Amino acid sequence: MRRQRALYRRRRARAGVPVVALVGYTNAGKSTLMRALSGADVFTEDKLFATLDPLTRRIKLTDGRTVLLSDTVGFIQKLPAQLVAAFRATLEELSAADVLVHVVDITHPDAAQQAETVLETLRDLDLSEKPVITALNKVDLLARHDGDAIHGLEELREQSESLSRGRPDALFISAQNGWGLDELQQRIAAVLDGEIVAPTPSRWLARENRPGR
Ligand SMILES: Nc1nc2c(ncn2[C@@H]2O[C@H](COP(=O)(O)OP(=O)(O)O)[C@@H](O)[C@H]2O)c(=O)[nH]1
Ligand SMILES: [Mg+2]
Repeated sequence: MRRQRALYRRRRARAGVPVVALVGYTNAGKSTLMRALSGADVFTEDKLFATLDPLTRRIKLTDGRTVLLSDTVGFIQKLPAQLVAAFRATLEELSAADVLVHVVDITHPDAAQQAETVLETLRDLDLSEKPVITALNKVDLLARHDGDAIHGLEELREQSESLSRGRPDALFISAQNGWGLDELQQRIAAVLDGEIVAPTPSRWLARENRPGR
């Protein structure tokens, strides 16, 4: 698997297509986001990558540019030894990425700790200087103070500014409902173009007011 993926990476490098990789704790919603961003026609339209590497899809961002989007295995605390070899293929994929999208399940009681685990794992893998865009996912599940469901992203922004405290760069999304995905794609494009400098894991981890603190 490592050999194969190294081959795909070389091909892609030759094609000059930027690589965006999804990272996050297991169950954060990476694969759902992957499906939401890649659309239903991907399998037929993109047979080459779909067949050769099932974890990578070629997608078009809202501005029309093509990028490669890679799904990865979920990060968990204390990775079982048997999984380390398989995990390494994923990690090598990450080292080839131009930008990482860190998907966080903001509704999980341990969301902050999970986010920190992911950042620490990235650091331990020598990926401390990769630009990271944080996407706080599943906001459709958040409830208002009165217990009613949130009706859309605007309302959420007003209701829960505290959620983004310590994560000023984070975006709210619902991979399932498609909320915030245009903004996410614009952010990816801006980071790829160098218009925005996204924080790196080393910067996240150095922050005093970082997730979970
Ligand atoms: N309510 C809600 N559920 C979501 C959302 N995104 C993912 N899920 C659910 O969360 C679970 C894990 O999603 P998955 O994409 O497999 O997570 P992964 O392990 O990070 O790839 C699945 O049951 C998804 O349906 C979302 O935006 N809202
Ligand atoms: Mg998945």
